[in-house]
Amino acid sequence: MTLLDSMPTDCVVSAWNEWDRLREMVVGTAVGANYEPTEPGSRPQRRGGREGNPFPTGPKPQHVIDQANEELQGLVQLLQDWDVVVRRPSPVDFSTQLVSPDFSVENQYCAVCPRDVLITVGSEIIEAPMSRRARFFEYLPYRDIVRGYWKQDQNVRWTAAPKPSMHDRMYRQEFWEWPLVERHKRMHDFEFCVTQEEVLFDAADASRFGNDIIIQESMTTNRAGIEWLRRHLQDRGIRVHAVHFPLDLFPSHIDCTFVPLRPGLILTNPERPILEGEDKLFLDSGWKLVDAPQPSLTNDQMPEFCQSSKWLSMNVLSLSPDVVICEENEHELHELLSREGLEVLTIPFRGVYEFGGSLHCATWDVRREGKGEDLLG
Ligand code: DAV
Repeated sequence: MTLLDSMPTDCVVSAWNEWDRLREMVVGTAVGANYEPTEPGSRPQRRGGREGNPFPTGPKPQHVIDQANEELQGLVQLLQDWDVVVRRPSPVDFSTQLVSPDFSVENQYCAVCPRDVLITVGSEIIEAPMSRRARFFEYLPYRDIVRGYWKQDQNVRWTAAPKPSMHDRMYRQEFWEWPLVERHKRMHDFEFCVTQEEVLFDAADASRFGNDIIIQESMTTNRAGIEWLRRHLQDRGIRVHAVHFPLDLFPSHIDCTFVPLRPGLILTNPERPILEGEDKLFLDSGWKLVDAPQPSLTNDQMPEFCQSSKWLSMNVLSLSPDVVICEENEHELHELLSREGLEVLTIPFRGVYEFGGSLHCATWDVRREGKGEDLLG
């Protein structure tokens, strides 16, 4: 018997990939949300021709919060209709300033996107170190839930990855000043606004494929972070592979770029092809890469304060290998996924875009049926 065979599959926490039949999930909340502050790891910009105007600070307007919460509640209802147990984060006041020995930041962000903070790998919950100051304490809204699982089942493992200092030295400020030509020239260096010294990653840069996890180098994940995850998981036979998308000059989170939908099928971003040679890992194991169609909105049409791209269109959530939830306006994507044999469920979610995420970002899967399998390489 291998180590993997001995891992429990009936554990209250158990999820090995992005697509097996979903049983339990946390859905984010916009309660208490603030605008993301300007800090060394993030320079938020308005959209739609208002780029030069100052970015607001402090709490988001109530009607914006209410709209997102209504859509998040719609997702909760849909999941419950499909017999998925849903839990919600505890309310937190994100308007509090943070002061640490190494940094300070005027306010925090929100609990709309648990995907960025937490990842389930088999029966283990890993809290990501995070990469931005305003998100340093973003694990707190989920702690009651995580502690509950940990108490409920002795097979649950719970790990908090090392917290980085977030000192000025951790960041590369000149990144923000590089002109586009310079970025193109440097695109194969994979150096962004964070340096390589400290361990840091956001959980949403990783994507689970059974006993293999892929994770992209980005503005929110550095090579030390990937190495930490690799060493942490290797004893259990879980392989961690770094992946790269050189044409994405501001990469952050893999779930608008490379999205597995079921064994053998990955939705890819036509404007962000995977680094030459890295496709081999998937193609050699018989996976098909299918480009997503152009999104229904242009980048300029995205909500004025949204810091994510139009590719939130492909941030879909799988209920099972046969059923996927998409934003209701993404008609071309619905057609593509239907042609691939998936049942497509749709809900309104553009109000959540304001907070930088769509259906995958705004959720964290705690339990899916199935167990670890070798699906790559
Ligand atoms: O393509 O803009 C968005 C990721 C959101 N968590 C993108 C990445």
